[in-house]
Amino acid sequence: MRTDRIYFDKPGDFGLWEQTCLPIGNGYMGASMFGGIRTERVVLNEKTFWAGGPCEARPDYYGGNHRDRFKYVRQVQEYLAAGENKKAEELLPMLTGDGDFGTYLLLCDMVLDFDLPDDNVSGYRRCLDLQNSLYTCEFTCSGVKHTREAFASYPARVIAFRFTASEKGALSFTLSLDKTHSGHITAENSTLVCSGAAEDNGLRFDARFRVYSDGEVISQDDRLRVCNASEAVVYFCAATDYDMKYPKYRTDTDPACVTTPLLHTAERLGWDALYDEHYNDYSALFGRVTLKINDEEKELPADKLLEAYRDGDRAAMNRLETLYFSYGRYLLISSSRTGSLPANLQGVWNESNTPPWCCDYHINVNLQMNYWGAYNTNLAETVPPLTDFLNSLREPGRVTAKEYYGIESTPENPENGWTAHTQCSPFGWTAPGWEFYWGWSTAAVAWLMQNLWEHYEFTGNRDYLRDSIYPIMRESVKFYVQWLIYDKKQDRMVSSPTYSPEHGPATVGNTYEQSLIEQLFIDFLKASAELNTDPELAGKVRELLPMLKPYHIGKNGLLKEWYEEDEPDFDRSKVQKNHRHISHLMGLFPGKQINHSHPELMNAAIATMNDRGDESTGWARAYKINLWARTGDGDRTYKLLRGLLESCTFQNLWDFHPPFQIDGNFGASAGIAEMLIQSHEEVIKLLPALPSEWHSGSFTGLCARGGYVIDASWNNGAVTHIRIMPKLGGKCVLEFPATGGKRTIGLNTEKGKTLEFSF
Ligand code: FUC
Repeated sequence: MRTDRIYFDKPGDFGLWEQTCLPIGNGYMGASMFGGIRTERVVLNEKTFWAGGPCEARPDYYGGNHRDRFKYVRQVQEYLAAGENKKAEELLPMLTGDGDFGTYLLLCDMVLDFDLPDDNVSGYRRCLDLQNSLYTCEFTCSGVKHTREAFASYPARVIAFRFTASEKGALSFTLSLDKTHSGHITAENSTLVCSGAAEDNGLRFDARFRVYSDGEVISQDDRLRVCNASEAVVYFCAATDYDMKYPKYRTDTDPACVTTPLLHTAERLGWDALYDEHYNDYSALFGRVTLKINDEEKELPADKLLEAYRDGDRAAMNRLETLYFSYGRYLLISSSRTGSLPANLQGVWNESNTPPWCCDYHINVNLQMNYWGAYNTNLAETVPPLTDFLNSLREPGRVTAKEYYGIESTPENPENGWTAHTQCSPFGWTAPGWEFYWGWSTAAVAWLMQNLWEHYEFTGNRDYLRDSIYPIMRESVKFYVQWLIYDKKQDRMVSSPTYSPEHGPATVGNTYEQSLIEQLFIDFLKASAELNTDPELAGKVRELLPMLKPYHIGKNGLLKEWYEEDEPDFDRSKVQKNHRHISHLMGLFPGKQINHSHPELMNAAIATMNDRGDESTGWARAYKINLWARTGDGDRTYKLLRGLLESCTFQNLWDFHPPFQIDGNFGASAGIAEMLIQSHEEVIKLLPALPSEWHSGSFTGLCARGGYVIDASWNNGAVTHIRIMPKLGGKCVLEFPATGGKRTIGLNTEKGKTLEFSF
């Protein structure tokens, strides 16, 4: 049986972390390895370790908000409504927040200096096995085989490393730390402890390493030395005193009280039992889904696999496409688990204290994209970090709603509306960015609500809907209901000012915002009906919905991004023809309103994508895979996937913008699933966007809305076998390509009763 693994026959380069490292993670923590022979460097991360937020040095921290900006926002609205756009533009600098945002930090590097007799190394291989989430590096040096392994356990919340030598006494090394933050490093009783506080905000951290070995372990000042061993195991655990609670964001607990017992438990279990526990936890998620494309596959080191892909070697292409798909799922499981913060711009991995875009939570596409594959690739369990994070933004988001939108929550009228903008941090930063032209994104939260609502569509988990999702959604709906105003000229209810990420002018009711609010309203009506609650709010939403009118086709036949774009005085100076964001197509994906029942909109969307072009940054290509998949054009979708793998993929298979940005990995995994199964148009479509290059293949475990888990095989583009497992039961319709043409079957399913069909 084939295993999903990314491997190399040479070490990575310490100077090229984002291109050559191999990552492991358990949601809370991440480690990335290079596979160095004499010296190994392991970049270590703890997801809550952030600069910024409230602290002694920043007593007036206010979530980035400036006070009392609503009056300017109102004025901008009035100018725009009156067609006085220049005057509106002059006021836009007032629609911004503070710049003291903070950043995700590197925890430290673990440095391992091995005593190796010479450089004469053979049989080198380092490998990330996605099937069991185990990293291995092996080589032979002077006749001794050295094996280095690592895994990150979610249940035990530790990362474990094991080093072995095939000859007794042939393993000796020193473990030290580099790039640590201010604090103390002590080595005692085979334990290295690095504790201190982030310079910026005093956030306390504790990182500890406990070594077990059959050799001698010497604790020396700030390092541990292992001598004459044949095996050594290092357990690593880190925590901070961060707490996801407004307004303090700190626990009163010393992080050492978290790490110490975790390390004790890991020690008690020992490597084998710890690994079994990890394997059972991880494989229960990862093992649900498999994908096979065509018959022939070629196994190659990842750098060579990429080269062969670029050369059009079909067997290598089959391998890389399925591997990339699996890798997206691996990365999500490794960077988003209940209790952790959600996956950030780099998941959980970060080698720098000044990472790109602060390695934050960007919500004008990136955070949403991180979770697009969570449902269709059967990983709904990775979503609670997102839900909990958004829930934590409600309180600070009410401050932003008040200061910039005049929407106030009071004790008499609590939970009256929250909002957030392009950049968010774990310290409740919900203010607009420090420049209007990227930082203003009123509908970003509406967009995130799709991520939440789809949880219910896919899983039917009513308790989760009622207790976790609905309260967030409801308060967001309350915000937009109060925010919309009537625009006489456009004769509709609009959000204003609106800004289409991240180009063009500030306008009234752009497609991005109108369409996202529309989808939220539609979803909210379903949610409130499902829970039989909030008739009054639902009534208001029902009234507003037909007045949003988001979609308009321009003179050129393209879907309009800005309502006013055909007007003679429309300011085109900020419009970029091939811009990476294609935000007016929210309704095609991830939304549902541009679909095959509206051919005029579908055609305009297709024309829009052709006009925008295929070349772009990694995440934008991943987005376009999903968009094209929704049109049903498999070959065109495939062209985008190829482009992403050929032009925006590092040798370690991380997506790049550039730089490394993990959303492209996640988005592409979701998009590949979207090529194989779609369920947003009431029917479940199998192989809705199958490329002609994928002659035969099979998948297992992909999910459709309504709680269906589906396996299917195909040959010559026609489905040959379907297995459908209803988790909820009910009626569904399957549509799929069959020999002789499209076939549709209606099914009456029973919860838990699997149905199978062969053709
Ligand atoms: C969005 C994009 C940028 C980048 C940043 C992190 O704002 O426009 O390209 O991906 O997020």
